[in-house]
Amino acid sequence: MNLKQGTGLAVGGLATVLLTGCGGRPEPVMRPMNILYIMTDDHTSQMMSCYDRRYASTPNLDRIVAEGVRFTNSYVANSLSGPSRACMLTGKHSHKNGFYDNTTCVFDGSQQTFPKLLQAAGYETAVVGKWHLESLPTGFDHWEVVPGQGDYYNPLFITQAGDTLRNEGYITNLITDKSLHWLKEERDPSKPFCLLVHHKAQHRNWMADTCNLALYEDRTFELPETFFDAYEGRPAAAAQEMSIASDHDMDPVYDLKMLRNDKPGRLKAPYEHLLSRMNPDQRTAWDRFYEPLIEEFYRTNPQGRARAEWKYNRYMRDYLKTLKSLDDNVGRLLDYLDESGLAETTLVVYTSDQGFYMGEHGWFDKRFMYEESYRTPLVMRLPGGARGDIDQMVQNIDYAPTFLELAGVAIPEDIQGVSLLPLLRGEEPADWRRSLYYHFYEYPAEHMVKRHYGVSTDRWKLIHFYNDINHWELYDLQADPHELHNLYSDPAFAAPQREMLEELVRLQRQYDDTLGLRMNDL
Ligand code: SGN
Ligand code: CA
Repeated sequence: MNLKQGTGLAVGGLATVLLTGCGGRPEPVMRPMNILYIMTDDHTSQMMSCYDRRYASTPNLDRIVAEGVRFTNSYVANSLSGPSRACMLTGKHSHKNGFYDNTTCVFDGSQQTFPKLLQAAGYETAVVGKWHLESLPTGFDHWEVVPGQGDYYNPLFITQAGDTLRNEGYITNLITDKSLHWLKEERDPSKPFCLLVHHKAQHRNWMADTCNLALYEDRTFELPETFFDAYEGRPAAAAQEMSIASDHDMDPVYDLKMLRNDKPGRLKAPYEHLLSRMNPDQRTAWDRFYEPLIEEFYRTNPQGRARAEWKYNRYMRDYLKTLKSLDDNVGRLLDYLDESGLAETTLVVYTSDQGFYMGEHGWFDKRFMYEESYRTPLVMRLPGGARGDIDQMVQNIDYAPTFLELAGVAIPEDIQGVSLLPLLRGEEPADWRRSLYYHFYEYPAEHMVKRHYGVSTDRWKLIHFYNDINHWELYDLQADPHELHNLYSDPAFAAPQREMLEELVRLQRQYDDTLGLRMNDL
């Protein structure tokens, strides 16, 4: 850990705020910290310049780190949107909060969540943007959410009054406009607030705002070294359907916008539907930008490696253009905190619902417990708190207890995560956890990533794929950071294999994952 203790306000559940007393003299008053939680969708740390300088420039996201902390070992418990959101709200693994996958589950909104507990403790709570839990939000004084995945252009929003209304504009701007409006005009300023800003960006199919379409066209990106992974010794990795090179998995029309009436496309109709949402000005700007690219694509008709490279480059560019809006809009929120003085009493959190593949192993999408999608970016800025890197292993079930402790609320015993507040204060707890548990359930489903669970430490990772397969994998993350060499059953690694199996069972018992325990003995 490389931390500098902050010099500002006291932290420990309460912030010291200097308010002017009767005699005009400043008097210290204890006020609970506000919480601004910004969560994006499918934004991965490879595409965030404070984590990785190869591709993206994200000056506003980097601002949070410059005045706060960067978690270098931040992970999710189940790498998929709805499940991640449920883990975050409850502080519990999927088998305890009941939301296992995006396709069959409805979030039980009557259960305990951190916004409800904050509300009971006198906070005003709000959520704006992507919700994706099928039932409507509970535990919020104010909410306005998009149905399902939401649309990039002129999206629908469900209001608290029960209306579903079309809003003119680009979704990342609209979510920020609504969040700022609540902060400035609607909330009760006598109460501390907890605002969750949940963006749709960077979700598929990466449709940028028209003003950013021209960006990044002069950049060419080299394929990642694992792009042509042959998945030797990894049958579940071989069976997925999230390959950039495959036109079945990454559709040139839907994903890369190469729509032409006389050309086929598996996802042509859904893409035409997305275009039909645009107003005439948006559509004109869109077509003006994409038409020459479409012409050239069908004229040159790249094949084989050239086609894969072309697809990868279009994917990277579209992702980066979409990211520009996200970074700009995070900047708008940070500016408002600065201008209003709220920055001094507000914890700022930026994270994503999971990581994402940017061509590693040849993939887009997520789901696997392999590093790129198991990790998620996590940066925080706590006034008076620590600065620098926090290297301890943390997971999205830790956010709920962190916010509760910050608010001075007792953490219920059934919460499975651990408060990150000691780390945010710059402490080095001697007994911090050394391993994390993961369980992914959505199969059979889109992208065909098989069910699996596993345990990871700073050095080793053990994964068990089950259901229509019974396959174990063991990786030495130090020697093999790209997870290409499955060491399971290799006698040379019998000792770490045994230790990781023991650790797996220990965590399954601790978290009471009875399904996982049963599947160990397949
Ligand atoms: C959609 C996407 C998938 C994506 C899932 C889950 N397909 O179904 O590519 O994996 O969402 O993503 S799309 O054709 O609708 O774009 S999640 O982040 O919401 O879990
Ligand atoms: Ca997601």
